[in-house]
Amino acid sequence: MSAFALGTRIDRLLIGGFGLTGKAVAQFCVSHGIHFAVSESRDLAETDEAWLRAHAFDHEVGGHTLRLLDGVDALVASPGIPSGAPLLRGAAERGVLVLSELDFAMTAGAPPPIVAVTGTNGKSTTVTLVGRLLRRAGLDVLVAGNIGLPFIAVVDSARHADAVILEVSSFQLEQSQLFRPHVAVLLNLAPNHLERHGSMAAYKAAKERIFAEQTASDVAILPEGLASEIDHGAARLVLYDRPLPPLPRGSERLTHVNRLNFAAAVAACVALCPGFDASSQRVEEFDEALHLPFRQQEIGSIDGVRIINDSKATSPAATLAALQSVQGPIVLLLGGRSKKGGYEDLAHAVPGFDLRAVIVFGEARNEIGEHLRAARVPFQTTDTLRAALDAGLAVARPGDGLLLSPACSSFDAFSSYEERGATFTRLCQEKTGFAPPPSKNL
Ligand code: UMA
Repeated sequence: MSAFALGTRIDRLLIGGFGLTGKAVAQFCVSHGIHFAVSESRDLAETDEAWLRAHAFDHEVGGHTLRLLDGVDALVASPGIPSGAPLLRGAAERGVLVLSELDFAMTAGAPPPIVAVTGTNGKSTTVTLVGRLLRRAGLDVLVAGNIGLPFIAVVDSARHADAVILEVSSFQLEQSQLFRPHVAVLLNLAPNHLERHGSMAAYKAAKERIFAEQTASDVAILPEGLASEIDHGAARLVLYDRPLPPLPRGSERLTHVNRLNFAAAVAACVALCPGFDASSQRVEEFDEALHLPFRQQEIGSIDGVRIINDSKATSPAATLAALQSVQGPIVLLLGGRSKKGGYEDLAHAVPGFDLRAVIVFGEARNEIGEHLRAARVPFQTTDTLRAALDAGLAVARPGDGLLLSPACSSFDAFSSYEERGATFTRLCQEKTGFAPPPSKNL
């Protein structure tokens, strides 16, 4: 089979990067019979190599050459590949169409209405709120995107949903040419990812791409302060903060930031479903969405070491996502009950991050330790979560992030990731030198 994008028939595709996005694109190609090759800058685990040998018509690892661009119709670039990268420039020079994963997902056939949310802060909270608000209104919606689940991974199942709610990042938008959400939200804009985009202007331009393909039948949602600054294209403009839409009961207890996230979420729901009314709901029902507990949650500091509780990361992929978003140096606590897969990948990915130390604990400590040893990653082994915390604090320095992102289920010692997360928070709070975060996250 083939896909079509911008008048190009895609029979042979090159996938740049083989992380969450690249793997989901490859899986999509397998299910849709599209021939693909993969170019990946790092070495891959043998399981990934074996999978690629079985499914891809070619692949290269350990660096990108331009060889695989010969004879392909398009390149789908993972968001982590910057636009100036030689692979992307090489593609453009050869007339190979460069697509983002969002674009490629758009070629998969008419999706349901898309609500896309971008911004510097609050994206995950807002998409989670939109998903919850719409589900409570009886709609069947999927939440995906930068929050950790590539759009392409859900695009087939999304076809039967009422709407798909996507968190989209500047990295994903930078390459996008086709992505057209029916409702696009830009929450806010502050300097971020400038090492990638080069300038605030380029970062802003990437964010503006969320509106670029919208038409007059679509809706662009912005805060008043950005309305004159942002090019929101042809879409109908809605300001989410002036006036605030009717919010659920109890919203006066929300922090300012959460009130804005809620306002943006409600405005998005109204744009999607005219007549939508959140005012009969109660704000407590959204507590989890507002605080996203145990999910890269900065719970405070101990003697200047930032403590991040990511107990919800029960898979190596989730841990990788946390490593990508937490500022280093990082002391990483890994362990629990094995998920029986993915640790080899994780161990090989770990040296790519600014890590002070890795501490393994729990039932899976030896299994994970073996993979770390094979990848030549130094680590310490401990027994329990409590011992891992102590070992981590012993090596952490002020300014470091101590990250519990276990890559394992909690069931060796706890009934749930929530119980593990709550225990971790309590253990930290009991330490002398513990201080709560300066301002409550979100
Ligand atoms: N790679 C290359 N060449 C490069 C760069 C990377 O081959 O030049 C390879 C890496 O070696 C790795 C793979 O590409 O094997 C990783 O791809 P990626 O960095 O694009 O990351 P994915 O695993 O595909 O995850 C991406 C998002 N990551 C980034 O944008 C960096 C995830 O957001 C997102 O959840 C996922 O797609 C699903 O949509 C993470 C993130 O940190 C959480 N996002 C940033 C943020 O939120 O600030 C933008």
